[in-house]
Amino acid sequence: MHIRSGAQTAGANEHDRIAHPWGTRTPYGPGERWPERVDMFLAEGVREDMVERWVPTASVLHSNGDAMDIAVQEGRIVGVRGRAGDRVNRGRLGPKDLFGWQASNSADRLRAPLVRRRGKLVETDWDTAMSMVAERTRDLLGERGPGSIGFYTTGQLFLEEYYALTVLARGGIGTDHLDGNTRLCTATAGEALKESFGSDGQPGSYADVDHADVIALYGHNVAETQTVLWSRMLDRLRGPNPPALVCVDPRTTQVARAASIHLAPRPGTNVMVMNALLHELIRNEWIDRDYIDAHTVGFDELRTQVAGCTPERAAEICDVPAADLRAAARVIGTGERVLSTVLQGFYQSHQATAAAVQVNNIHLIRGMLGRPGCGVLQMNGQPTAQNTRECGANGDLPGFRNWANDSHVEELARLWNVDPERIPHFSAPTHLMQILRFVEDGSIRFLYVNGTNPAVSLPELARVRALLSQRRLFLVVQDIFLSETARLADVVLPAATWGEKTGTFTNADRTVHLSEKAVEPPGAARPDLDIFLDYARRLDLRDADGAPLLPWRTPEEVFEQWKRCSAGRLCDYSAMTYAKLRALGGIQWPCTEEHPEGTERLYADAKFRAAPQDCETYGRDLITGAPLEPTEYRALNPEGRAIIKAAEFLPRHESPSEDYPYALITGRTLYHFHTRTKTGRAPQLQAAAPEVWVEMAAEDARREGWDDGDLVRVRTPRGRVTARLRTGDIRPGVVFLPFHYGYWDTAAGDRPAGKDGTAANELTPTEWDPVSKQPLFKSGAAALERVRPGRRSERTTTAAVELERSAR
Ligand SMILES: Nc1nc2c(c(=O)[nH]1)N[C@H]1C(S)=C(S)[C@@H](COP(=O)(O)OP(=O)(O)OC[C@H]3O[C@@H](n4cnc5c(=O)[nH]c(N)nc54)[C@H](O)[C@@H]3O)O[C@H]1N2
Ligand SMILES: Nc1nc2c(c(=O)[nH]1)N[C@H]1C(S)=C(S)[C@@H](COP(=O)(O)OP(=O)(O)OC[C@H]3O[C@@H](n4cnc5c(=O)[nH]c(N)nc54)[C@H](O)[C@@H]3O)O[C@H]1N2
Ligand SMILES: [Mo]
Repeated sequence: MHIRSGAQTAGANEHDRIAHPWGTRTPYGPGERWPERVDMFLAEGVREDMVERWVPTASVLHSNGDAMDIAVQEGRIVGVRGRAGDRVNRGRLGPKDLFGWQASNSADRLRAPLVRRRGKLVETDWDTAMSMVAERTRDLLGERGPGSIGFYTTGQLFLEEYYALTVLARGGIGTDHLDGNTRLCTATAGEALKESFGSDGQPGSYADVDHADVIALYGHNVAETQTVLWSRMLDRLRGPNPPALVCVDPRTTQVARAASIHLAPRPGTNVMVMNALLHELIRNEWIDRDYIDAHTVGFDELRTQVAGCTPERAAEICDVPAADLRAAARVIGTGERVLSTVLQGFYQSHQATAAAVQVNNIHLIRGMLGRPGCGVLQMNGQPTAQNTRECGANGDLPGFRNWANDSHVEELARLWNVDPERIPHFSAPTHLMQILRFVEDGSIRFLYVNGTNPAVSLPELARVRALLSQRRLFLVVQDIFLSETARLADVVLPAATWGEKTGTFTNADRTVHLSEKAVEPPGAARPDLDIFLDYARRLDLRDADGAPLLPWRTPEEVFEQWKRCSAGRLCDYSAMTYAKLRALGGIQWPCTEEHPEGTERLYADAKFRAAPQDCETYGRDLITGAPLEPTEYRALNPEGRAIIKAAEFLPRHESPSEDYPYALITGRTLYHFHTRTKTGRAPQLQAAAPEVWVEMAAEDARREGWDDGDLVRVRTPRGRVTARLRTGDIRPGVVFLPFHYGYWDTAAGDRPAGKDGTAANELTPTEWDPVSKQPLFKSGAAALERVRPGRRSERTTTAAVELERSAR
């Protein structure tokens, strides 16, 4: 193993990036440029001078978009190195990116299509597999129409692939049932941006970290989930005039440890925390009256809504000291450059969109947008989730167009040269949780799943397994491994992945990178784009003049078409080219003739894309999710200003009770990505967190008479999980389960029958936010019991625990 990590000028500095995930500090002060530090990892026996080619790409194991080069030797990936010149990471890489690429070389990659014959999946050739898929599609279209066909895609492919899939599904087949796993991930981010600013699109920039005097993180464990962005924040904290850090999280995460103020609310009370903060900002007049008057609507409703939300009242509901709420409000209210980030602690919790929107409200009433240090990052999670949303593969129309606005649909129809009636737009595109319902009741008979593993990542797994295993459902799964979901499929299509195909993708601060093909895929595996185009050809999808609807052969041809689709919209790519991306590295959209090298921040001019004829949505009621009528929106916001939307706090539906006394939240560890299909195959990462554990407050464990390493059963009305106990700094009364542990790597490769599960989603409820329809993975209640005491050797002394202890 060869790890190099250090300031480029200081030369090689070897150390273990499992134990030190954020690497060495490179402190800097406000307004200064974040110093470079190049991180590299090469396979055993490979030295830098032995590498034949370095191929540019960016990371795909989170949304940060860290730029890197793939090291190639004899046609194989042998390592990665961060790119010093890139605006996002200045050379740094996190542990998942340093080690995760090894999964691509894994011997158990899918190498040939599989079809189910007499109950068993057997290898076949592409023509056989694709004919079966196309034939079943055609039959169902004839018998039952487009409503019987569903697509469930991801946030991990490339822009070109989503755009092709959208044209295929919405313009070609004409089904409304296309959504991404972005529904589980950043549906709330997109929805919160639409509700406040009229359109999806991240206002801020990562460079806001360099300028901010306050950084507030709402339900965002950035230290574990975007390690390089955390390194940037740590470097500011170590430098002169560091920013104040506010953390809102029921666990004492690394972020909480570094924070000046840590609010640890009861899970599911985020709206009340926010309303109390807003109450204090307004009461103390830490607001920008001129900005509010000139650029927003809705301030009076907000003032009325939060009038009664005193810190004392919030203290009771959230169980956070009133003094801490006041202190947090003072820091946020008096800061001159406030940067906010929001993620799953808000998006997957009770009143998700309502809470996320209140963070936007802080920026609107303080007039803090579009200036250095004054960013809002309604974070993405997956590497290419932004593209799923832009391209309309997620329950929106491409280019942030409004399905309820006929002229937007007509624009698309002209672009695709199809009849507008062919593009379903009689109601909002079907969201995933509804797609599942349609599969369950049998109206959807064909489901094409690509780049996601719902048999581990969706809530209430017993139900998901049952509905995906139905005989009447034809299930196609396109993956790079035989995932838990692929095991249930009728046809499995082997995909090429990152490093084996070319395409673009966009990170959480709108930075677009080109990811180039470095090596050939294994066996007969093919890029997702090629598979979609093959499928479209076999369906013989044509435009109004009888020409092929998807005439493209290369990703670059699709990109050129996408540029036309995005032109004039907020996510405008029109002045970007592959050549420019090669020359400049990361470029932030909008990238237009006026801004040929991209745009660092949105809304510097306070011009929002919220006018009735322009906006992506007419908005929804934050409590019920009911869509507003166009006429209501026109009355509310005729001039297209930013919208301040207030929300009342409502208590949670499933709260801890006598039978289920603990609040159950789920989430991530630094070392694993989702269902572990990649990180579980990287030895360093798998060894760092080899098995599931459950985290509980030390005082709860003491009261129960339990200890670290005990085997504990976690139970909800949906299912049971057995896990080793790990005591930690978490709110008493709350337990945390990582959701990474499915069963593909069990010896038998099957779900152990009759036994407790290891996947957190055995336990989670089928419940979603009324506005964004994002499932509430962090909002259950559970009972715990000890199965047996652990021996000393069974304590889960994984790297993550060491890390936590060393930080104390
Ligand atoms: N290592 C690693 N990094 C990743 C990923 C990964 O799988 N592993 N996945 C990527 C993806 S797709 C995503 S979406 C992001 C997610 O990134 P994050 O959102 O940062 O990660 P989570 O662990 O899901 O949740 C964040 C925090 O929410 C807190 N939380 C739970 N309930 C509540 C609540 O009611 N209120 C508040 N305020 N907080 C609460 C949890 O304690 C947790 O620390 O990470 C990305 N990066
Ligand atoms: N309990 C609980 N559940 C959660 C969450 C939580 O916090 N708690 N978080 C939710 C969130 S935010 C997310 S994003 C989801 C993630 O959930 P999933 O998307 O289901 O998780 P992944 O493991 O990333 O699945 C991606 C699949 O795509 C495959 N794949 C990788 N690269 C490629 C490629 O290039 N082409 C193709 N065709 N396939 C590829 C992988 O092998 C893998 O099987 O989980 C959600 N579920
Ligand atoms: Mo996600």
